[in-house]
Amino acid sequence: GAQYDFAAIQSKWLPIWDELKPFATADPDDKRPRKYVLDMFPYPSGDLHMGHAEAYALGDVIARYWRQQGFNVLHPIGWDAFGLPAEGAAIKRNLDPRDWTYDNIAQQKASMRRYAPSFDWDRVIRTCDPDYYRWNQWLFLKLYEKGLAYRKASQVNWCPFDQTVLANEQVVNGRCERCDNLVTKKKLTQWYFRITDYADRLLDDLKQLEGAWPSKVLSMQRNWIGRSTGADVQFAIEGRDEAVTVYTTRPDTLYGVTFMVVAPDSDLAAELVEGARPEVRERFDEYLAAVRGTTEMDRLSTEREKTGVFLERHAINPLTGERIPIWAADYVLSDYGHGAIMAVPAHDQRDLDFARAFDLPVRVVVDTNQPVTGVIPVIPVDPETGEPTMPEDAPLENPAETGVALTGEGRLINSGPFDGLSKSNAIRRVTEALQGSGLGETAKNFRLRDWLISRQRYWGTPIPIIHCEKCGEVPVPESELPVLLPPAEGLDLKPKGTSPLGAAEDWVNVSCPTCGGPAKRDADTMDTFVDSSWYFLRFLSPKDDTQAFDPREAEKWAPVDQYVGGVTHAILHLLYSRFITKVLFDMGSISFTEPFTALLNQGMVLMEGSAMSKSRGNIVKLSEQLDEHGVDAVRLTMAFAGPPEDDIDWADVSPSGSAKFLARAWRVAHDVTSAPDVVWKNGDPALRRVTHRFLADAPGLIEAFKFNVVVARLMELVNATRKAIDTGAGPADAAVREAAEVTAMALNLFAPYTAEDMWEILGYEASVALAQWRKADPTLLIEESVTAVVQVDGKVRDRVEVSPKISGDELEAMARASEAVVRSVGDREIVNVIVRAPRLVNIATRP
Ligand code: ANZ
Ligand code: ZN
Repeated sequence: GAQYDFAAIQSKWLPIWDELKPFATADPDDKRPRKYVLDMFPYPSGDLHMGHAEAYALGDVIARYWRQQGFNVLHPIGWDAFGLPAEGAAIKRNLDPRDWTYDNIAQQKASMRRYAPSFDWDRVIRTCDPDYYRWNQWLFLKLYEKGLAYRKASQVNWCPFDQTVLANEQVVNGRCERCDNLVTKKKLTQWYFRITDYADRLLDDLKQLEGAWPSKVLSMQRNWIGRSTGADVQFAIEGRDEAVTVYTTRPDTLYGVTFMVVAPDSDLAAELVEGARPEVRERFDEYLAAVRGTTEMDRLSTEREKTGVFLERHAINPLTGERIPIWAADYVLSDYGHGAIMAVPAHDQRDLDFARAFDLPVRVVVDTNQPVTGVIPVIPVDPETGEPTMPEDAPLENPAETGVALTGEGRLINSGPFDGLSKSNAIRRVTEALQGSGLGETAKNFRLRDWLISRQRYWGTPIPIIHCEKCGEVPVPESELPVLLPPAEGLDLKPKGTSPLGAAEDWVNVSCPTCGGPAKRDADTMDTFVDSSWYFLRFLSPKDDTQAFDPREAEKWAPVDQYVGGVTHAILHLLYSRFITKVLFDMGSISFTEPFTALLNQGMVLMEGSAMSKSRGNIVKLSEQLDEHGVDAVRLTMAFAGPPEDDIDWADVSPSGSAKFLARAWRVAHDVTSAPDVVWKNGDPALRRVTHRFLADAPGLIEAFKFNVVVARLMELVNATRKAIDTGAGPADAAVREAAEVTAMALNLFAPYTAEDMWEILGYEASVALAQWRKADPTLLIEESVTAVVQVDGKVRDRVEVSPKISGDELEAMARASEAVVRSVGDREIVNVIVRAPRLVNIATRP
């Protein structure tokens, strides 16, 4: 018989799809409801890999599913094409990053086309194209106008290897996300986006995503934003006019403050040490130099030995009037709160470690042995006597001796008028007291920092600002966008801490748009996360050269209904996109505040338990898998491997098993068409039940992302069909044909080539991808049936086949709906119905 030949099927259908464009979404008269299904766009480093193959296989199940449910589905693709890897590769190979990038895009695109996700190929975007990045520049100018883009000199994360600035998000465990070298700090003037203005909304709006985003991602976002509430408290400083403000989450512990600590790398520390003795200044300078080389992670570590320098200055406790020493120590960060803290060693572990290291006093002000809450106090019982022991009997351990800070709940002691209050009441009352005397107020802080967007690198979007000696920062007029990236030729792209663009004389030297005088372009480029923060909108009108996106198209398609991508983007990319979406909402450009309504994070593809990497030598090449097993078998394997969120170990799956299954399915279609015409009534009822059970169950399973279960059910269906052909009704049976058609229709989700070929064999002309999902016949969903008798006034009027498990209500409803019953009741009134499920219904009437 005929042989299933995946290579022949692939080369047959690919050009046909290219011509038919079954997934184009350009028709303005399309009246179907819409869905926007988006896969995270790839970075063009090398060819597609197994990770891409998994993501695009899974995303495509969803896109194809919604099409079959009658939706007009937008499923676009593009390339996130600027950034460091291209630049690194270009430097290493002495290439223009452009050539490297566009070559890789071409290669990935060819692989992707063969892989055949149902992308609309007329909407491709590449972020390194001037007609894309000009809109990054536009966005920058809009943020600049609103005061949301600004420049400041600050300590930035610096990767000494890549010689570039990193956003906090790009520092992982104190190391550069890209090269894994330790990150240090450096003072630079940089561009920032004021994402902290949106911190509250970014946090509060996560509620909208509850249930639709993985809870792990929601909590990562929450922690990253890190909202903290407490109070700002003013401490007067001896010999200084202005007070110092500290941020504390524990104003209730103010009576326990025994010293103050300032961040050594803060302006405040520099100022306080200025008037000090030369020895102190010297010690401080030495210390500061050491601190500069310390990572933030180390500074925050509770394990590390505490270090610091006494500045020989003093502050005054605003409540007690007590004089306390001021120290500089690196466990206080310059860029959180106010870069200065009130230290309460009895109740804060890091303060306690510090106090013990430098012999500073420890004063307990919260008795953590005193019960605070609960209607029934929990009274500990002496295990020997069985007698209750009153809480006050338990001695309060002294943190100065135990080395363990008392951080729990309790009641205030040694705190004057606040004694006896619970911690939470005291927080409120102390804050009120401070507020009353103008020495403090409630305050909020976020872990989130402003988004540092400038990079001293070549391969990115030029920042559309001109620096003029007379006029200062001058935005490039919108009409002059894009500011084109000059050719790389002649520029030294090697990282050195200043942008290579600064050396592009012709490019960098311009006349000021305001005064016409000599001026220079800003030579930095934008973080590539700017590119990806709004790309989902560009897909809606990718060729529009008058605006970044068309608000009417956004109204039609956005927000994204289903976003699919790796959990590696759980913080950075998602947070930035959410921020830019809110900014665009505030500008009135869009009407929604969250970009991605639902999110699916697929797992990783591993090999023998570990991530694939060159150093491990365990890389499975996608192209080889595709050559060996065929596109459909690889795609099916991705869907069948398990729940999409789980990792797939390629050593544990069987693409050749998938290929065998596909061949089996394909042969069914082949056998069916060798049979002559059939009559539906003769359909094998058992097979029809399997088919319709599948039709009924698969949609719910797909919507719950249980793709593997659907594939398993499809395998059962094919087996049942094969059995019917070989040992049952034979191929000349309506039920067999129906099963073959349903198999092709459902395989379209996982194995589009095989499905399309089967569909054609079965005699259809239009693409199977556009075939609508068939509705299950409810009468066929009954597994076994019994015959229920329906009587009207004691006479049998109808018999219906029902499930033995049918409920009384269901059976009564079926009986009342029976045509024979309706006819025989006529316009008499039903006065009583007796139901004995599943066998009998008796309807009594009155004329
Ligand atoms: C006194 C105190 C007593 C504190 C106590 C805590 C416990 P979160 O929750 O992260 O916001 N802090 C404030 N600014 C700091 C900085 N720049 N660097 C390092 N630590 C800083 O933490 C807020 C708490 O961290 C603040 O409350 C302050 O210590 C410290 F029993 O003030 B607390
Ligand atoms: Zn000027």
